[in-house]
Amino acid sequence: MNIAESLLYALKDHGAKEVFGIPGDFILPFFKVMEESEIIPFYTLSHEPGVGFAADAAARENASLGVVAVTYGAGAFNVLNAATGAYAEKSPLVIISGGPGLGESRRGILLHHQAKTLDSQLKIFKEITCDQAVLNNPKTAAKEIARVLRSCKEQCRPVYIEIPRDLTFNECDPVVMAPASPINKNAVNACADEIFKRLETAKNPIVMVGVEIKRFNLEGKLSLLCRKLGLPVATTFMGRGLLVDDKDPLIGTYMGLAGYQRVTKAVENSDALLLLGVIFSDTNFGVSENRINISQSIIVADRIVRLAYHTYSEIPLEDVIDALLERAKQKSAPNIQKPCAPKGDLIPDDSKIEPVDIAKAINDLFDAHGKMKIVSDVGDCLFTTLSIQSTSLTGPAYYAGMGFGVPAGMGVQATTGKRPIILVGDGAFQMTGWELGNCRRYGWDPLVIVFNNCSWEMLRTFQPGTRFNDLDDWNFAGIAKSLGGDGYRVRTRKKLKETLDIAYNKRGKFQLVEVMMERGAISPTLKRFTDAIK
Ligand code: TPW
Ligand code: MG
Repeated sequence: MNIAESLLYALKDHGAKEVFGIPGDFILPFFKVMEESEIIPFYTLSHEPGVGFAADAAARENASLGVVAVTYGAGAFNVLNAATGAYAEKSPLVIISGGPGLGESRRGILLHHQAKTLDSQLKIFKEITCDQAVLNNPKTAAKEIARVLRSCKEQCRPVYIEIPRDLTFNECDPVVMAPASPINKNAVNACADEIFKRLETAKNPIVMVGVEIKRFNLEGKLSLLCRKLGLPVATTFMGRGLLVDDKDPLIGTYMGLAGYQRVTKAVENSDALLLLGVIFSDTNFGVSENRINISQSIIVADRIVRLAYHTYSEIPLEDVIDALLERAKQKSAPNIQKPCAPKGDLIPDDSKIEPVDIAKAINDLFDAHGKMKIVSDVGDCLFTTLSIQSTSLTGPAYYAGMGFGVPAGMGVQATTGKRPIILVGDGAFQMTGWELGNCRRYGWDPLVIVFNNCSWEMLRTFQPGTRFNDLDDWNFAGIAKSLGGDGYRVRTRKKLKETLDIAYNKRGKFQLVEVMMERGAISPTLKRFTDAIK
């Protein structure tokens, strides 16, 4: 088998379901192998940020590898921002780039797409990936691939693989999966004993869960653990969508001053806060930075456990949960108040629409037909998800890269076969909304809701009295048809409800519901968030 085939089989064996990519001459040989071998399906979109976001979302959705394949230079640099978001938010994205052939690297003249030196690209990607390989030796390529893919899975961060284009068809061994990195069992046990004791002796212990629980597919074990320990659970903003089953002792999503008081109090008053797989970021914690008692918290993330003033390293999250499960005795369920999102209460009248009405309309839709996956962009649409019933949610709540929503939603449908709801602001839609034109080729039919306030409204709330945040009215609904979908523009609650029902029932084409809102009409959560940071 050749290098490309060896890599494709390895990706599949490591859990990748598909590749998203855009070709260019340096990666053409790899695309040819993808097409002819049919080892793994692949999808092309229009712009590299789009394939980067789609692959990132597929990784998040499957708790497994997402793969993007691009050409050297112009292609790879275009995917850099999506890769950085994946790094920041711990998504196992494999970036495959074609590279200069060994023959042409030696010629000493500049090569098209070259930045500064031929390895500038590798150096740049080193900063935002956890492992890298340039497959310039067919004899060692299989081992390099195995190491890099293991790093990707274990660390849940992007990795970079470059294939010199003239080596793509060279003979190469099949990839044998690398064994897991060794773990010190004694250290895990000592650590679990310590955590367990802290929880047992605390007055009001509570668990807060974040993104690593999703990434490492630990939701089932976590649910069991919380029920066995009788502990209430909150999620961070990034962890929203976890533990939504009725049996889970979920109290809601913590967002400090921007969130629900009840949850904020429970978390901030805890004398033993167990943080599992949480990103310690301003969006998760910033609005209440000094309200959480870090010295009384137990922090498990990035294979490190921090307790009071000491740390244990090389302790995977799953091993901690397993060890705690062994120690836990069945306790009675905690006495908690479940989160309450507004339900079935949109008044379908002629009032103007506000963001919370969209949340209510979606809650109505869920009540009538069951929950759907939600993929959100940055902007008030993301804050609005706090008013929607907890469901599977994918959104860049920490890195906050705009343009994620539409291509990520397409990635979710590609990899799960399930139709998502995509929430996106007009500003973000201007960036990547165009990618919807690729839905028809693949039969994807996401339900897209554009929050159109003709504004970069979130920025306006941070910096009021500005004109540079005004955007024009592009009439996105009008563009939908020529992109292969259906578009609807709505201005009243009544029309919103009717239109969502129509769009929900129409399958086979993407449905774009453009919700026209006044500038200044913002969600309750964004309002609390801005009030809190002021
Ligand atoms: C790639 C900075 C954060 S929020 C925002 C900007 C420009 C405005 C979003 O406008 P939109 O939503 O989509 O209409 P809304 O609800 O606020 O009206 N460039 C990138 N990412 C970010 N986060 C920014 C700029 C930003
Ligand atoms: Mg807007």
